[in-house]
Amino acid sequence: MEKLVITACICGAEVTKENNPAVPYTIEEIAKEAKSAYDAGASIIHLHVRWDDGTPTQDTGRFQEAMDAIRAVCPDVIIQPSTGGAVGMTDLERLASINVVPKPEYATLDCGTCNFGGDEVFVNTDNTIFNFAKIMKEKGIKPELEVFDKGMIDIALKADRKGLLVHPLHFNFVLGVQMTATLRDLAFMVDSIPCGSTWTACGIGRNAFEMAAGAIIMGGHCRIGFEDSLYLEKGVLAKSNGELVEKVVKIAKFFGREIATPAEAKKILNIG
Ligand code: KMH
Ligand code: ZN
Repeated sequence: MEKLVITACICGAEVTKENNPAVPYTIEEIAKEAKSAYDAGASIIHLHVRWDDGTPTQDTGRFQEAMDAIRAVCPDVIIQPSTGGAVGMTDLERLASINVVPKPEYATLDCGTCNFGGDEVFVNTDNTIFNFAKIMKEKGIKPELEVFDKGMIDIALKADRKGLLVHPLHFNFVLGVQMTATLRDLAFMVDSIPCGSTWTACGIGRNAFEMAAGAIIMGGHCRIGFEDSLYLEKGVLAKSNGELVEKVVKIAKFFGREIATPAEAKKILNIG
């Protein structure tokens, strides 16, 4: 089987230090968490940034600072800025994360509207999705297609029929938010994407390691980190993103999958 690409979602926009004191806010904390994940085997950093008080922001300058600081400690890591931002941000605000220099090779593209618990709704209309896809294509940024349910795969394929995406497509199945996260769900999602596409899976909360194991066995790739899971196991908070990545690496080794370097990840996922 192909080597395993591990994406570390080190920060997120929703989790806080009250949930886990190791969630990074400052630039120094973000760079430290990125390095811990990279040293443990992550080749991609999925990046959200915060102001020092923990407020999520898509500010270009803050992303620039964070990306420069991450590159200073992990020079070859692939950095994937989020264009999802936090619930309630405008499209213009969300797109500011990709205006950094050099231009990112990779960024997220959320492919539908999603219930985020309580009254929170993460809004992505068709026009938002098509507009983000068009801008990323014009800038030469590979989108990771974030799909929280099967309907979002269908919306991504609508964008593809409009010529807004470049093949091969890469999907990230985010399971356990809007859709449940069972191995049956994962198999259904894998079965629903075009042949030749690549994919990553992540399970939110207690589903994190089951989805990682499923992806490892089924030939996909894994995403893990504080954005998705704060715990190493039931009742045990992870002390760093590196600890979470280490656990995925252990599962991968158990099943005989080697870990991709950033250079290998670029080839496997056709980035750049
Ligand atoms: N924070 C969520 C509202 C992404 O990074 O593209 C959106 C999100 C998806 O995390
Ligand atoms: Zn994210």
